[in-house]
Amino acid sequence: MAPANIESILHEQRLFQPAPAFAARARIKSMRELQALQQQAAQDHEKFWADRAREQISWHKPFTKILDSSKAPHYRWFDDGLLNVSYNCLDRNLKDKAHKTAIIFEGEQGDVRRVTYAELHREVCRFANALKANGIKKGDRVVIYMPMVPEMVIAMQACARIGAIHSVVFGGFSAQSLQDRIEDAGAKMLITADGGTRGGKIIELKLAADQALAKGCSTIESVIVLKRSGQTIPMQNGRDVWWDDVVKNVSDQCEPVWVESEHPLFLLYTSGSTGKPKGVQHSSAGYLLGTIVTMQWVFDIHDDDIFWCTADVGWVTGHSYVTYGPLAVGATMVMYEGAPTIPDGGRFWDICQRHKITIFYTAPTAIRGLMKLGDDIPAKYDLSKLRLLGTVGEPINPEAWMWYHTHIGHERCPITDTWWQTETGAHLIAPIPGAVATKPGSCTLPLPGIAADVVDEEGNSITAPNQGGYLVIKKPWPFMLRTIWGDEQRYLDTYWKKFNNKYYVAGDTAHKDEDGYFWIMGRADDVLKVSGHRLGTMEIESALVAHPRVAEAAVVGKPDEVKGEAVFAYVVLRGARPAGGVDEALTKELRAWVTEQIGPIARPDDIRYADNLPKTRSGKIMRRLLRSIAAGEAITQDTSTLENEAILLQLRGKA
Ligand code: 7RM
Repeated sequence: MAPANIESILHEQRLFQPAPAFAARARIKSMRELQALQQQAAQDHEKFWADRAREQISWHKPFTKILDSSKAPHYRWFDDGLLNVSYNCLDRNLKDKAHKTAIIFEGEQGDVRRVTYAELHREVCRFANALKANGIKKGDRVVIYMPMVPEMVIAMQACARIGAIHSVVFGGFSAQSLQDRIEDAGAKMLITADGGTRGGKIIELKLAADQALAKGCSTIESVIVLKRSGQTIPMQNGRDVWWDDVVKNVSDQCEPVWVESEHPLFLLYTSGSTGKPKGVQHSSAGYLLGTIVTMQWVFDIHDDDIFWCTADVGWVTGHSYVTYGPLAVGATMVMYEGAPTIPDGGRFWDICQRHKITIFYTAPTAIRGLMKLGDDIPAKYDLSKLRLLGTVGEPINPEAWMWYHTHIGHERCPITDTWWQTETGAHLIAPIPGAVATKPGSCTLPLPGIAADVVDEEGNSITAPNQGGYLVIKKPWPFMLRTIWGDEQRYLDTYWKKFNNKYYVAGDTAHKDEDGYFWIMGRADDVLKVSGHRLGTMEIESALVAHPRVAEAAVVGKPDEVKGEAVFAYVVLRGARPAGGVDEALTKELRAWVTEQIGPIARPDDIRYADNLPKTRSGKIMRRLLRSIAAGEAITQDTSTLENEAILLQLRGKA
């Protein structure tokens, strides 16, 4: 699909200036202050980032080299420095903040636990010693498959402490997905739990882990199991050990392992346009720096803030704004285990009230879902401590933005709409709340030191306002991904090839308006955002085709009021198409099958059976046509190249 030069349709006129009261105590207080930073970065991009790295990171050995572009687009930042990320998140806070609360944890059942920096430091050291005792060394991969509890953060920080590379797999992914990721990463250890709770249901983590390990995962030597749900689960002798047992008689001191700036901190698997998820590899120093500067610039973090990012740690948002960013700046954060609707749709606002949240960061899908439940629900809660709101994951529609602004922010809180990706490590385009006026639906302006632009098919900057094109980043930045684990070629092909290795290609289409504000229009590739979760259409198609009765499948996104996009699948069966295109038992089976192969988030909402898929004469599936049909739109595409026009009726569910 060529998105370039699409006339954009959205024309949002409303402009919200930063409130003077907010700006007065903000870290960046005005457009003038922001422009000064932008200018520094424009004058000397490398020096700008080197200055930030020197001022924000506690180095064991300072770096002397800033950026090595000799193997571009493999960039190296702060190459000869030595540091430890866990030291930067914990030890350096012990002097002034040992007794400050680092984590306020709330379980879905209402259990609350507070962990201070001193306690967190001890727990991380203990667990790091346990990892070492179980044979984990610098560079080993450790897969973490856990519920949203403080131990998830402890496990990640402990890996960072000894230079082990963690790879968190979202607890909602299936045994099959877990197995694929463990095998791709070549992980030596798995850390999991008996079970988690979400939406009142137990998530069978250990059961899924056992299934994954029974089928493959030959590199796994040991499994550490946290007790959380308390249910009885089988433990395999010689392989499985309880968390409580491994931390029992170990020291609560653990010298950090000093690693090079470029040492991989973690892998995080994310969906792309091919069937197989890719292991996005992040660095230690550059990534850490990204989480710190964005906590300061975008979240305007102050010492007395109570910060809550609702994302699961299984996604990048949870990595950067639960596990690393808030701790690296010594903040107090809330971590909530469960669903937003337990016991009712007021849970988020209840948490904001009880824990006196000042900065609240969530996804448009959650806002839309809670908005649907009515204005009277948030009205019951005291939200007066809130001072800043954020969103992430997909474009926020102006209606949801206005509801958030009115009913949650009480027209007092700025909203920061943060555009970024698993690959970018931290926010790249977002309003700095004390300086930048916002427009509902726009992520506004790139952060200082981020050379974002919109370009046409030839890579030329699009200067005319409101003309769509490819979103690119024209200069390397410290918190960019380093490669795709084990697949250099895919790194080059996915992010760099399109414009001859010159620009990072985000895979999104966007346009800039008259004021230079960025508006994200959607993906240029076959990636869906279902409730803010990133899924590849090919990934779901491969899962469907793996079913013995399925010959061919095409998956597209269907616009959904709450989820943003819903999964819509077109299926060609081996053998005859069901009469009238209806076979409820099979549909149920295929939905369960996809759940088993990938996870419940990938389960198709709709499945339609056809004798054939619409293809051009050159054999390409006409995805745009399928998207129009899924959306229930009139077909405007040229269908004259279709091999068999009659199947259009089947695809539309009319035959
Ligand atoms: C953080 C995250 C990345 C994709 C990205 C976009 C979409 C994310 C916004 C957004 C419009 C936003 N990582 N996206 N944030 N679109 N406005 N503020 O979501 O790797 O899972 O997804 O998400 O399409 O490319 S991700």
